[in-house]
Amino acid sequence: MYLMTQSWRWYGPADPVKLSDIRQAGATDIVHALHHIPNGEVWTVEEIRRRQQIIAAAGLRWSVVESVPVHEHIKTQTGDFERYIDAYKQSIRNLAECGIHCITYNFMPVLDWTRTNLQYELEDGSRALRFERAAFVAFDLYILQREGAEAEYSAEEQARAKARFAEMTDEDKALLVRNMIAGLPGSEESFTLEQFRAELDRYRDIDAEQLRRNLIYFLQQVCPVCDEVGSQMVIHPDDPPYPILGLPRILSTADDFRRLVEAVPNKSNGLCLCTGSFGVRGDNDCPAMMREFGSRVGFVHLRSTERNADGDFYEANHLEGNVPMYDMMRALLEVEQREQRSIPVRPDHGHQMCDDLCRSSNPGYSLYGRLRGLAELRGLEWGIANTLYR
Ligand code: DNO
Repeated sequence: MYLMTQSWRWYGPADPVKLSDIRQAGATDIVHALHHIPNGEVWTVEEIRRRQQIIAAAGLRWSVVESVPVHEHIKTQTGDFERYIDAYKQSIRNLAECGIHCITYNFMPVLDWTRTNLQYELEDGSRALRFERAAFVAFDLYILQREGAEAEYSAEEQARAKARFAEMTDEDKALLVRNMIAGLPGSEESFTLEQFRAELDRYRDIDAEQLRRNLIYFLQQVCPVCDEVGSQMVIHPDDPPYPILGLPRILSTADDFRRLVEAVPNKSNGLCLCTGSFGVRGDNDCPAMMREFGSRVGFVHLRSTERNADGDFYEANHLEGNVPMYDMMRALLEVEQREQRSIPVRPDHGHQMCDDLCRSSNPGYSLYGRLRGLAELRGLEWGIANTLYR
C-alpha cells in the first residue's frame, strides 16, 4: 500500500519551528529552500550539503525544494535572463548530485502568494490568513493608485472598496501595504510602494500569452536537464488563481496546466497540486485534477479555503471549507496505488492556535496549526487506505 510521504516546510535555522518539533509532528521529510542565496544565483553542492546535514542530523530527509525562485528577468525575458536560466540549470544539477530531485517553482509575476489579512480571528479564537476583496481593491485604487485600475472592477466593488478604505486607520493602511507587498514567507521578494510600481511597469507590455510563451521557453531549457538527471520541476499554481493588479496569471486552472504539458511534453514538466490555491475557484475540481495529472503530480499541498460571494476567502481547517478533502485524499491514494509510488504531501499553512498565539512564526507556518492539519490528514488517509486497500 502506498501512502503519502508526510512532509513539512521548514524555513531554515531561523525558523521558530524547530526540526525536533517537526519530527514530533510525525513528518519524515523536509521541504526546504536555501533562502539566503540571492535569487538568480547558483545553489552550490557545498551549500546544499551543509543544509542537508543539519536536516539529516535531526532524523529527517530533505526531499523537496520549495522553491528555486525564477528570476523576474526570466519571466519577462529581459536583461540577463539567459544567464539566469544557465544558473537555474546548474542548481538543478547540483541538487540532483545531492539526491534532491523535486523542485517547486512558480511563474507568478512580481508577487508570489497574496493575502490582505494575516491575523483573521475565527470564532474559536484561532487566527487564519484571509484575502478580503474590498481591502484588496482599496489597496489597488487608493493606495497604489494604479493607472487604469478602475476599469477592472465593477461599480459595486469600487463602492465597497471606497467604504472599506474610509474606515481604515493609518495603521490599518500601513499593515495592508505590508501584507500586500512586503513579502510573505517564501516569496523571496519585498518592495516599497515605489519599487512595486516600477516592477508592475515591467509587465506593461506582457500579456498572459506572452508570459505563457516565456514560461514555455524556460521549461524547454530546463526540462531536458531534469530528464537527464532524473529530476522534476513542479509548478505551483497562482494564489489567488486569477489575474491581480493588472498582472497576467497563467497557472490558475486545469486547462492552463494542460496547455503547458502540450507545449512541453517532457516527463519532468510536473505539477505541485496545491488544493488551497486552486480551490479558491469554484470551477477548479482538485480531485479530478489529481486523477488527470496523476503521473505529473510530484508534490501536493493540502489545505482548504472557504470563500464567499464577494470574492473573499479565508484558510479553513484542513478538513473543512470548500475543498472536498475526502475526495481529494481518495484521488491521491488512487493515483499512488496506480503508479506504485508515494507522493510527498505537506499540510499547507495552518491556523495560529494554542501556543502559536503566544509566539511568533512565519504567517501560515505555525507549529500547532500545521500539526493539527497533518494529524487530520494522516487520520483521513489512514481511514480511507485501510478501508479500500488493505
Ligand atoms: C505559500 C506557498 C508559496 C509557494 C511558491 C512556490 O505558502 O505555497 O509561496 O511556495 O509559490 O514557488
